[in-house]
Amino acid sequence: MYSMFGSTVAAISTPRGKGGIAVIRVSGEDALTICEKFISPKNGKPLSEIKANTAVLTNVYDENGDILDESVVTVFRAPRSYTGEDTVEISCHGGVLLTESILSRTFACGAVQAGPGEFTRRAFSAGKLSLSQAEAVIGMIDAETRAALSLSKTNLGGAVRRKTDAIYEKLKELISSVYAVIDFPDEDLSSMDDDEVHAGIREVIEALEALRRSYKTGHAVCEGVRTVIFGKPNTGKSTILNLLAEKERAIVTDIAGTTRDVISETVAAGNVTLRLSDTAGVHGTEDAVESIGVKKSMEALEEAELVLAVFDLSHGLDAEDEEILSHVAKRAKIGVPVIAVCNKSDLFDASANETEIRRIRETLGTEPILLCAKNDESRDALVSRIEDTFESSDFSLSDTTVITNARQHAAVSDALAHANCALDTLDFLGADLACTELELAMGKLGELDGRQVTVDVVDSIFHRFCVGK
Ligand SMILES: Nc1nc2c(ncn2[C@@H]2O[C@H](COP(=O)(O)OP(=O)(O)O)[C@@H](O)[C@H]2O)c(=O)[nH]1
Ligand SMILES: [Mg+2]
Repeated sequence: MYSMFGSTVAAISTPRGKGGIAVIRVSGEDALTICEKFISPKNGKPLSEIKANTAVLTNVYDENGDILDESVVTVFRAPRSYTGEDTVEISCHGGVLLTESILSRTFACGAVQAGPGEFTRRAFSAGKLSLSQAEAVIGMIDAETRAALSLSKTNLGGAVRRKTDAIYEKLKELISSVYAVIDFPDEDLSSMDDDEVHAGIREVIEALEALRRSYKTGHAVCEGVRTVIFGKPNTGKSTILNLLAEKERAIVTDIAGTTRDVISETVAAGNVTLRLSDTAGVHGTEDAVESIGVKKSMEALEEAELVLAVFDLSHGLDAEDEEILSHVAKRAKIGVPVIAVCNKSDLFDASANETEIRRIRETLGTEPILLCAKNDESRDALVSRIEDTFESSDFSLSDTTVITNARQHAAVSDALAHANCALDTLDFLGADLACTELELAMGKLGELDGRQVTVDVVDSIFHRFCVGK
């Protein structure tokens, strides 16, 4: 079979370490002839005569002709394999030295080391997967929550691909129809009248807007929401990090200024993935190290997509809390979601602190949640508040088509901008200029799923894969 890659590649596809079995994958034009040199099926047939999609028990030999292992080998033939090429998968006993010895045999017999994601890249090049499906493969491997797994699975099944294909086809239809009128005005070649072209562009815009909105869900579930835990020292920020992480991730003491650096942790809050940063408490300090920590806390606040603002009402609200309130209020004002946490609820009485609670509510525009972060049972209440904050608007896991990363979002946003421009242009500047915009929209959509994509983009996607995938 012709392969644009030329070489036959091999890699260990299972994680490094001891295990029941390990799998070495060999893919390319010469996969069978290479493996035949050191693998003999026990049924006496040469490997090259094994039927496609069949597993056979074999002996694997070292360079001296001694048996290295008894392995089960599965043969796939082009184009019906993951990569679209001839592929041999050797399932050997899962020892590190044994696995590496078998991999070395593939190299000695003519294979070369596969790069990161090279098998999936070959699948993409063979047209087996679109780019969004390849990214869904990474998503399946990286998923840490059921929601992330479910979205990635839907996308691996081609949900985004089908949607973008449909929009792409619609754009193509619009463009050819408009050009037919421009090029042959006297002949009635167009299948659409002006109104239909308008309606068609609007349909494209709506579909792109829905895709763009879906990124809110995809980002929160798959990439994770950048979340800062922000407050003055000793309010219980690190305790909240540990509560959400369900482990002692950050040091907790009653000494103000314990956390000096930013501590990061990825946690699942229900369906939402949080990329948490626990920060040094923000207050005026002379200590050089602590003030660097305070600066970093402020930077984390600026970058945050969700703010957990923490107060300890057992001591009321002081000038430092007021400063926290004013920093956080600025973020709230530009639309960053804020959850105000009145921590140490075991130490204060809500009715006695009515004034402070009202002050927080009015300054931040959100009802504070009263929490005892020391108590593990508080986790559910905090998580459900986080879920409510995210799942309220535009968040839907039941959406069939959800884009899941910034690259896809940028492509959809650009395509949408061009489609909007096409609609304006059609009214004011004429059909041929509108068509140029529609072609640009089509180009951007092509970037999303790999119809029109540069090698650099493809490289950067597949380099995020592990070797062997
Ligand atoms: N009583 C009580 N103490 C808490 C609670 N949360 C944290 N603390 C205590 O408050 C002190 C400061 O907590 P820490 O998480 O280090 O605060 P940070 O400086 O904001 O990170 C520690 O002694 C914690 O055990 C709570 O809900 N109730
Ligand atoms: Mg701390």
